[in-house]
Amino acid sequence: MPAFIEIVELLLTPSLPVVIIGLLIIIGAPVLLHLALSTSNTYTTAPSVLLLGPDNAGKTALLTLFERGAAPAQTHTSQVTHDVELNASTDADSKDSFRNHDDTTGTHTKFLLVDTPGHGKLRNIAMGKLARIEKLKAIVFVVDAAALSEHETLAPTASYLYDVLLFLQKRASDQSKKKAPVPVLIAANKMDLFTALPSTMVKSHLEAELTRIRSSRSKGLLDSGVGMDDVGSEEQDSWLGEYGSEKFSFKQMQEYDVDIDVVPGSVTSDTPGADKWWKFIAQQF
Ligand SMILES: Nc1nc2c(ncn2[C@@H]2O[C@H](COP(=O)(O)OP(=O)(O)OP(=O)(O)O)[C@@H](O)[C@H]2O)c(=O)[nH]1
Ligand SMILES: [Mg+2]
Repeated sequence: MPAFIEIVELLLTPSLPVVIIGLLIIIGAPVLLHLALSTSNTYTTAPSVLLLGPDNAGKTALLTLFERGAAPAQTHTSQVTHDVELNASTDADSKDSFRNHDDTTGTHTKFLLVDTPGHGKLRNIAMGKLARIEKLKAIVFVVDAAALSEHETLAPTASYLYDVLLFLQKRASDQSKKKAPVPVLIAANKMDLFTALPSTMVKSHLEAELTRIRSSRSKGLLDSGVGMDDVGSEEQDSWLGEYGSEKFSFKQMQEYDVDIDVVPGSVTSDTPGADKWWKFIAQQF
């Protein structure tokens, strides 16, 4: 008991060491807490597949289909990212369907499927996620093939895709951080609707619009009054694909180790279904 009283007395007597220790705890604790939280939250270290694409394309519907085996009756516009853990089978025979992912016999690899908001005003959330995932295995860029013939859908879809591909191009050019190449699957969704474009047209529409965006962005730079000497390198930096080429094509991205495939499918109907997309994802593991 006297020892206890002595300690309390010591703590209550103003003295330099006690004040210093007190200050260290008061200042240090929040800093340590912040470090602990920020390192665990902002960096996703599990192997991940990222769902990107404009709003209303069907990303959340697709995530729910892969998670539960059935498409949701209703979805809402996403405002935050959302991860689910799934199993990719690495056995050749059960690779074909996402409906087998609960079956944990055989060899499986756990991975995260990450849904992102597609709305233009929330684009920074998705792009931030893209930059922060450590083990990014693949990107599934979902587009609404049934609305892509309308310019109001094609223009924002292509402009988003431009930013994503440019990010991957810059990442490949950055010698300091050697990263594994990330393949891109363009999931041409809603093929069940009669207005849906066939996947060859989805591809050609997107390539044409990306070409248009590329030339208008480089013109903008020339008009912006940057010194003539700087234009060369800056223009090259934001130019997607083969520099100076007349037309952009997805093939040009192979130069940067980015493989792009356009694959048709549908979340809400079984024909053509989403099996081909699942197969693409499973092949990454
Ligand atoms: N006909 C048809 N409708 C679909 C298909 N896939 C998704 N939808 C519908 O499209 C709408 C939008 O789907 P979401 O999954 O919410 O779209 P999202 O890409 O998550 O959109 P944001 O969260 O706003 O970025 C929903 O009403 C879905 O039911 C499909 O294959 N066919
Ligand atoms: Mg969504």
